[in-house]
Amino acid sequence: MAACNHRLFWAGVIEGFYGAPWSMAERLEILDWMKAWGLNTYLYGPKDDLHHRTVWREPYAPDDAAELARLIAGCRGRGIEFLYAMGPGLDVRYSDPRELEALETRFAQLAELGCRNLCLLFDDIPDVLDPADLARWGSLAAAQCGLVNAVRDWMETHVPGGRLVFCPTPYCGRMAAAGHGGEGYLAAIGTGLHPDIDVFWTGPEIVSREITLGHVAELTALLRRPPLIWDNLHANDYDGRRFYCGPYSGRPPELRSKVRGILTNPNNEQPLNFVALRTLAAYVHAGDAWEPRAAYHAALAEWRPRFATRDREMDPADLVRLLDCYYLPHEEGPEAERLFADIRDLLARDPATWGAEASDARHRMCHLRDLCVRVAGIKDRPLFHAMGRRIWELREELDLLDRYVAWRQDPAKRGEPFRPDSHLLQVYRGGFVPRLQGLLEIRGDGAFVPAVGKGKGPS
Ligand code: GDL
Repeated sequence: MAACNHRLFWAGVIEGFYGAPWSMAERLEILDWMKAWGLNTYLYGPKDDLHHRTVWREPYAPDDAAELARLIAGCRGRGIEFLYAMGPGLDVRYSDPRELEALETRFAQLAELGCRNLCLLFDDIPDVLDPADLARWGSLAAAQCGLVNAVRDWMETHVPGGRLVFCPTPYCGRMAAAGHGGEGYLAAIGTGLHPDIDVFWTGPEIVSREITLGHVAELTALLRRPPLIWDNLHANDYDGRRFYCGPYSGRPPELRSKVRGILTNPNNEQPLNFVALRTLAAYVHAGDAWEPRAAYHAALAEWRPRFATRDREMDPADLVRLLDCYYLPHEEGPEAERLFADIRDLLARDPATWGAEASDARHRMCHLRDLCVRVAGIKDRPLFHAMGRRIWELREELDLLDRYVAWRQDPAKRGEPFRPDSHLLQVYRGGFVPRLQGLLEIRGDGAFVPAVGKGKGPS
């Protein structure tokens, strides 16, 4: 495993998304995968565990504490480092000494359960200080450094050897450039935070397509330490219609020696994280060359048995066809991209000019649609349930497009409006959120413009 210094290179998983936390059985399966593939770190920090953020001052009740102890022991038994994250930033009073005591009480309970490493996260919070805090500390960065350094001092006597990680309020390049956290925030963290404390960073964006060496070098100078990457490449909590089964990519292999570690915060749906974690592990252990597409194919070959139905195995090419539709945030897989381009080009042309390519597109759409139907029969029910609704949606759209092309292929129907019985106004693509989404259009350059008034807006 690549190492950037004497410390362990942290490579692994963050349970750090918004939404229902994983079940204990799901976590243990993730730990099994991690052990088998050589990932060494598990960070517990689901945003919607109330004790993580909302009631961060309250220790766990005995039953919940016992569950957490099981998870910590599960990590220890597999040689995986366990980190617990607390996010006090929504309402912490940095100038009130009782807040430090509350953090210590929380960590004391966690330490009793076997936890030795703590993360203090200040992501996704308002960057305005309470007047008393401002008077005491002068800036958000100074206030956070004061609190986090104090926790570190406490750890030195109570959990010697334990590691502490900090997540800044601006945790990506875009936020820092926008001045989030106040002027000079990151530089102040760099000088004010004890050098032992690691700092999370998600790259140039919250969900970064690429993390380059140049970007990390700049940040390292500012923070006076290499960052620990919190990677949201496969996170899907921000869009319930998508999930990501594409390979770990957009990070050069040289990055491994320039950062403290790489932890990925993946899909909410635990069963959908096989490729995300398998390819991250492959990346961490790869030599100097990294081929994401090859790693994807290798991961799918291992995952494929899980897609068997009662009477047949999943064909390898079919699995690629299907999962290319759920690839990465910034790109579909090449198979999906090709199909999309072919359908788009076909629809842009006069149906009178269509030839064999229209039938070919229909054939491929129907094949993919049938594949979606077949996935409903896979034996691994949790896997199907995790993707079922999104696959159903894909099936629906392919069905509609196929019917449309068939209608237009029929000379007798030419010129007649296409109104299928299966996709009815308001029921299909209906609902308040889609209507709201229709009000603002996003242009190719990323700017939003009103859709209403251009004759396109929804009623
Ligand atoms: C975030 C949140 C994370 C969330 C992710 C994707 C960080 C540090 N925090 O901003 O909890 O899952 O985006 O939506 O990334």
